[in-house]
Amino acid sequence: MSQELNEIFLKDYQAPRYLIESTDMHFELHEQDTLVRTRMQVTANVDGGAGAAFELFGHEDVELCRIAINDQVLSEKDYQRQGEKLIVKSVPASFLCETLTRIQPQDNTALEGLYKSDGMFCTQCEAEGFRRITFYPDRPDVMSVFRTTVEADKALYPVLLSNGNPVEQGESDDGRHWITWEDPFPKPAYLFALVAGDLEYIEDSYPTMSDRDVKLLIYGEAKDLDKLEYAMASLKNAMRWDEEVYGREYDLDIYMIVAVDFFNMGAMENKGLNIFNTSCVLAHPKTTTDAGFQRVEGVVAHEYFHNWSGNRVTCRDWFQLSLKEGFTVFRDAEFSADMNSRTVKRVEDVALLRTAQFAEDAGPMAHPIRPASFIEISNFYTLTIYEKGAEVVRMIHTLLGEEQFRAGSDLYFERHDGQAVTTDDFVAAMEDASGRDLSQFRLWYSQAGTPELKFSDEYDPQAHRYVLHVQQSCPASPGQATKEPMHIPLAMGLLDQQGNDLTLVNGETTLVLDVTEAEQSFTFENIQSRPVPSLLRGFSAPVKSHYPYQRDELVFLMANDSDGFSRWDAAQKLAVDIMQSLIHDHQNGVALTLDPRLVDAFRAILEDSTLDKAMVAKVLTLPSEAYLSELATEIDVDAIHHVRNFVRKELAQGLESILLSVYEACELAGEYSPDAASIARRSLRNLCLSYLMATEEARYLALAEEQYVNADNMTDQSAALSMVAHSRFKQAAHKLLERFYKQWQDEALVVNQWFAIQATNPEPGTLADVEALMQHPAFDMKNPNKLRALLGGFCGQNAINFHMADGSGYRFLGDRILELNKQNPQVASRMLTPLTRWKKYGEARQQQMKAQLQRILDSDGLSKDVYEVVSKSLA
Ligand code: B3K
Ligand code: ZN
Repeated sequence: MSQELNEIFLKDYQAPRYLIESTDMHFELHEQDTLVRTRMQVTANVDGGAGAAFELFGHEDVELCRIAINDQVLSEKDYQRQGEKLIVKSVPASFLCETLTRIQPQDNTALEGLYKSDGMFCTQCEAEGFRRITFYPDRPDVMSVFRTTVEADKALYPVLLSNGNPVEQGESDDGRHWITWEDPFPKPAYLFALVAGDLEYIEDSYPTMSDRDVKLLIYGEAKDLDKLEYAMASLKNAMRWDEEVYGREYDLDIYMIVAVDFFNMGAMENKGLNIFNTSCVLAHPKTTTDAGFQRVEGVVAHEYFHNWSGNRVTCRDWFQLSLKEGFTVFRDAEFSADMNSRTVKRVEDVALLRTAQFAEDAGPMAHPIRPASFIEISNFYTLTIYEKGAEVVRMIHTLLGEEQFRAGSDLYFERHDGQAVTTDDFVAAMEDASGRDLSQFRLWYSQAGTPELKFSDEYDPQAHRYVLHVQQSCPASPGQATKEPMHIPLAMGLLDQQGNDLTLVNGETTLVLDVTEAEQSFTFENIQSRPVPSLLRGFSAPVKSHYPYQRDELVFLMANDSDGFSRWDAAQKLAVDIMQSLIHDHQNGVALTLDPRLVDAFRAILEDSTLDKAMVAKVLTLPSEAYLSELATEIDVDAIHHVRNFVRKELAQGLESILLSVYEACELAGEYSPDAASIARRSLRNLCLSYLMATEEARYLALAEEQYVNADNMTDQSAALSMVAHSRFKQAAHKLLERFYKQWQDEALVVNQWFAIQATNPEPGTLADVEALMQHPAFDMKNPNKLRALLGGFCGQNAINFHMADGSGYRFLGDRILELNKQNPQVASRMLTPLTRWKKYGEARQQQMKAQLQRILDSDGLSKDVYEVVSKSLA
């Protein structure tokens, strides 16, 4: 395959030869052919641009009708086409380049560039979608001011939006109208946006720290107008938070968000005109779960924060993606922690990281947070770039402390405002502001794989001395056989026998140790008796840590650790240890018995009414099948599923009465509110109900049905539905699913939940259900949200069914990928993930998974996206 030749390397980076001072665009939107006129004022870059060829990028689907330099129309001999590149060989040092292109947005199913979502025009340009609109030096280090005129039929598209401020408008006799927008801030093409449609909006305003009034507008379809308020409130909270915590103020006079149904990702931070997947902006108690509300709050904030970390200071090239994404995820996580419960947010983020990012880091697509090469950049919007990237920024925060970190971010924003920079520039600003040497720390940017810390310790009762030994290592990853020791901030404390924190240094009970060598020892004097160490408090580094804890010590930490995150972590470790031995027993035909310490520890947590209910729910949630799979050397799908169900049932039977009383005690009166305390009660209540359902007793089916009927909010309604739908009470499941669909058939996002609940049913026969649902009138193969709900749910979150021994789950996914490959390469490649992990399964499954990958690789017309993932998975 010649596609291999298309690999792009960071080491080959060259500064742009030409810069674009201004870009003036005119869009003539039509139902068939859309015409785009682009006028670029171009000048040679100081570093030797003059005399060099002028390079633009355009996708093969874009028809180039005309290209002119300083009013001279070029003929085909004046330029060269090489793949997506268009090279004009000879240009003056400063010139006007004009192009006219013709595109068909209505046929664009890749949802990149300009496309139609439910009848409205919208764009998605990051990373390289702009080249599906016009020919342009589409690279993030080419920044230009944009002036954009959008012209369309007035009746069909009354609302016409682009980046910046509206400056002119008009209409013509033929029913068409136009608006011109001007964005004064230079930006790369990936931040360009356009929307045209029949949209309604809600409006508000925000007074900034320097007392400028910013107009806030959130647009959606008329039917969704009642679901926009929460996003608006979240936006204002985010604007205030960024002023207070980072001193960052919004810069334009207007901030717009548009909700669209067809969207490949969650949302996009286009300058002044964010475009959002409806799933990340619409929220209403009746149709949105608590998790949905929190997602809206987090994503609205994330995109807003990009205005500084991403837009004002952007990436030099796409290898630097984590510069904006890691930093912005860190910022939005801290925002959510401040708005809600800090510990709960941390637990959720760490659970995701340890389950999915660690798996990615151990798989064939493993890459450093600053990759050294890629074939298709869309494949690198990963958990590694985002979540591990955020952990790396968090570690800098831990090493520098709040004040110096803020000094570092101030310096970064001041120094690089208006520039396209690298992760090195970010680290350098942190170093310069703090005086701290982060040279070894930089390895986090270039080394892939999850480091492991192995601890041992010794206590000398005579000398009252405690020594903690730590060894660090990092497994090989593609292209990196050996790794250097990293700089790992290790937050830790020591507990005495009574469970109190020991004071370690300067009155501190938590220390951050600098683990920098392959083997290192830390000595603690004046320790009166053997302590129990609490390691990696707050998950101070994205690593795996191994300390030979006894189960009793984990129970002790669960009850006593002063760090809330570590209490949860101790519970996870205890449950993992118990489940791993049970898996072993199950594989060896030994009858299963549950260690009573787990039941007792869980009872103690349930009985303690002083604890935060959300944390109780987290502590009592068993490690997921996905996490147990990540931890396993070889994944035994059936044993993991069987054992987890066994433990759930045992716990439910052992704790039945207290589960029931906590369930009852957590009932909420009054109107729904998505505040942290109410969310906590609902999460604990639903957790209790799910345990009770695990007893398989009919009286709890009745209780779940009662909850379903009485629920005044989607959290309680969908939780009850999913418990019933995933139970062995087939008739009840069927009835409730029908009832739910009838009630919500007009709410696309709720119907997606309905698809997802069915796709994740662990009961046998789900594949046939999923195949039938693909024919359901509400399903649409072109809509990524529906694909994620049904295919993503089945292949990614239903291991016991996806990995059926006959390989039917794999064949099903292979078929779908081949269908999706042309239609929407980004989504196709993302859906492939479960197949890429074949090395972790037993021989029979390995063969079947590989056969599907091979079948995909052998097929014609593979997109770069799918090709890269499949070829690297088989390498
Ligand atoms: N920056 C966008 C990601 C767009 C990815 C397109 N393939 C969303 C975000 O991280 O905010
Ligand atoms: Zn982002």
